[in-house]
Amino acid sequence: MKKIISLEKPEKLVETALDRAAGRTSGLGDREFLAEKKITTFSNYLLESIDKAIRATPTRESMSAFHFELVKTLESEEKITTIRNHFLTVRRLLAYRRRDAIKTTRASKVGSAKIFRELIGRSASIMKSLGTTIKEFNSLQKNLKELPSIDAKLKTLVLAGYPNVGKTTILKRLTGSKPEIAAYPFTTKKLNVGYFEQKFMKIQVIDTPGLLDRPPRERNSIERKAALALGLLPGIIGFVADCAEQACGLEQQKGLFAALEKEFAKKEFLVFLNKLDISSEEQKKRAKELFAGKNAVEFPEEKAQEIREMLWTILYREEKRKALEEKGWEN
Ligand SMILES: Nc1nc2c(ncn2[C@@H]2O[C@H](COP(=O)(O)OP(=O)(O)OP(=O)(O)O)[C@@H](O)[C@H]2O)c(=O)[nH]1
Ligand SMILES: [Mg+2]
Repeated sequence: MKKIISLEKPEKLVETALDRAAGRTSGLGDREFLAEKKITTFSNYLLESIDKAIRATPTRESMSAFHFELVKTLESEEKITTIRNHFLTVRRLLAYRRRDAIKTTRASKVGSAKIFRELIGRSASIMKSLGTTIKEFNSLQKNLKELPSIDAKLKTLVLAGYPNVGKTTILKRLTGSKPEIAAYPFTTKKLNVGYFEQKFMKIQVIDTPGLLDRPPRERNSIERKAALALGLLPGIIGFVADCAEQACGLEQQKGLFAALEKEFAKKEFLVFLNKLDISSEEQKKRAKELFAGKNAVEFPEEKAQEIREMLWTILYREEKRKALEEKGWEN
């Protein structure tokens, strides 16, 4: 993610720029040199502040598709572009004022104080136009802090399934450790994130309570965007099925699976048949029949290592194929 900063009000920025310039009034050098130094110190402080804001404003090009999609849950892309463009315009105007003031100083031997005063006046009014934009920028920055710290480059298993089916249990089974809790920007709910390593490769596992645990039509617009973002992570979706039907009936679970499969048509799915230790033979049989042809695997606790290896194979088969191809070997 980008660095998060906050920008002071325009008047304050101008004030600081003036303070810096005041420190440049004495010292060695001829008058013309000192006058120029004052101008550049003043203008550069403002320009650098604006530059920092431009760099900190999220753009589609500067971050992963996943993170940019999440940013869009906070603010519309159009609004963010408007903020950035305003900074860019102000930057251009301030740079023009700086150039003009230096040129005028060099051309006239006298009146450098007047030139500087004019520069202050013009720059201050250009800055003043930024008032609302700075407020909007700061509030976006504050919200950006709340975005979950997920590595969008890592191969990821995103867990889905009705509440209480065992998603968090499976996250712990796979990663062994206590999951890290990451904040969602839009709800009081938290994301659970864990990692495991298989054949020297790190794999990320994400459990998303309150998001992929009910039919897509029940989500609000922010949740829809967040779900869309999750779909942009590289990797697969692991649908957890409660075969003991404690959470809800298997048929209903299959219904949610079908809806998610449709929503994330481009993603590969895996079904984890869970709670087998407390399921009846009939339930196990029905679960297998319902999820036949859907990459369904039984996932009792003792199979964790086997599943980790399987996930590695699925997530890295493309890389493996390419590597073999480069060596000129048949796969
Ligand atoms: N017997 C048995 N219980 C399980 C199994 N997996 C999960 N559970 C239990 O089922 C309950 C729900 O498990 P969680 O892992 O919290 O389920 P979840 O899907 O994360 O639930 P939410 O976070 O509410 O969506 C807990 O009491 C678990 O101990 C299993 O394989 N066998
Ligand atoms: Mg949970």
